[in-house]
Amino acid sequence: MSASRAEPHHQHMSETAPQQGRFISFEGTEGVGKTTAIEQLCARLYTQGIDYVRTREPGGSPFAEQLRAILLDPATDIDDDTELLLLFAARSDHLQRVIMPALARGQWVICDRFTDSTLAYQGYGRAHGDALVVGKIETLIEQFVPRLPDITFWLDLPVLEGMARANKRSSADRFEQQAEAFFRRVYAGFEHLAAAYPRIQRIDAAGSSTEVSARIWQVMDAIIRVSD
Ligand code: Z5A
Repeated sequence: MSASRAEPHHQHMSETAPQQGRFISFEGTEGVGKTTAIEQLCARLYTQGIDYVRTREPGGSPFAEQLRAILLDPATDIDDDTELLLLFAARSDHLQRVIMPALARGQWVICDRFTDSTLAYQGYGRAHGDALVVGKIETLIEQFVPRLPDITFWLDLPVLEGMARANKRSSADRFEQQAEAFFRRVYAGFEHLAAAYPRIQRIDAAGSSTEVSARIWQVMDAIIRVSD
C-alpha cells in the first residue's frame, strides 16, 4: 500500500456535518489495552456530557454477537474466505442497526476494532499481505461500509508484551491461539495502515493505563477540541 492514501468515497473529519456524532475506533494486536483505554475514554466523554455508544467488532448488534461467538469459538473450522465474509456480514448488521443510527442521532460511536482489523488480521495475518486478498478486503469495505471512523487509535505495543498482558486472562479464543509469527504479520499490517491513512493515530501503548489514556486524550483534544 502506498503512503498517505486517500479514502475517497468516505467522509473526512472536516466534512462531517456538525450535528453528526464522531466515529472513533481502537485497533491493535492482542492484549494491547484497547478495552481498558476505551473504558477510560468513555468515562471522560461522560464527564464532558458527550452522548456516546460503546461497541465492538466482531459483534455490537445481537446478530453480529451471534456471529462473534462462532468466529471466536476454537471449535469453528472454516476457511479464510468464509471467515472474511462472516466478518463482513457481522459488520453490515452492526453498521445498519447500531453505528449509522447512533451517528445520525448525533451520538459518538466508540468501537473496539473495525475495518483496519480485517485488513491487518485477514489481509496481513492470514494472507501474508497478498495483494489480491488485501484488494478483496478493500473492495468489501468500499461496497459495504458507508462510513469509516473519523479517528482510529492504533495502540502500538510490541507483540510479545501484548500477548503477555492477554495471557494473564481467560483461555485463548480462535484468534488468540495463533502463533507469535501470525501476530507479527498483523503488527506489520497495522504499521502499513498507519503509514497509509492519516486518520490512524499511533499511540504508544507502553506504560500504565493512565499514561496511555493521557496520550489518547491529548491527540483527541488536538484534533477535535473535545474540551472546548
Ligand atoms: N478480528 C479479526 O480477525 N478481524 C476483524 O475484522 C475483527 C476482529 C474486527 C477478537 O477481538 C478477535 O477478533 C481479535 C481479532 C479478531 N483477536 N485477537 N487477537 P477482541 O478485540 O475482542 O480481542 P483482543 O484483541 O484479543 O482484545 P483483548 O485481548 O481483549 O485486548 P485489549 O482489549 O486490547 O486489552 P485489555 O483487555 O484492555 O487489556 C489486556 C490485559 O492487560 C488486561 O488484563 C488489562 O488489565 C491489562 N492492561 C491493560 N492496559 C494495561 C497497561 N497499560 N499496562 C499493563 N497492563 C494493562
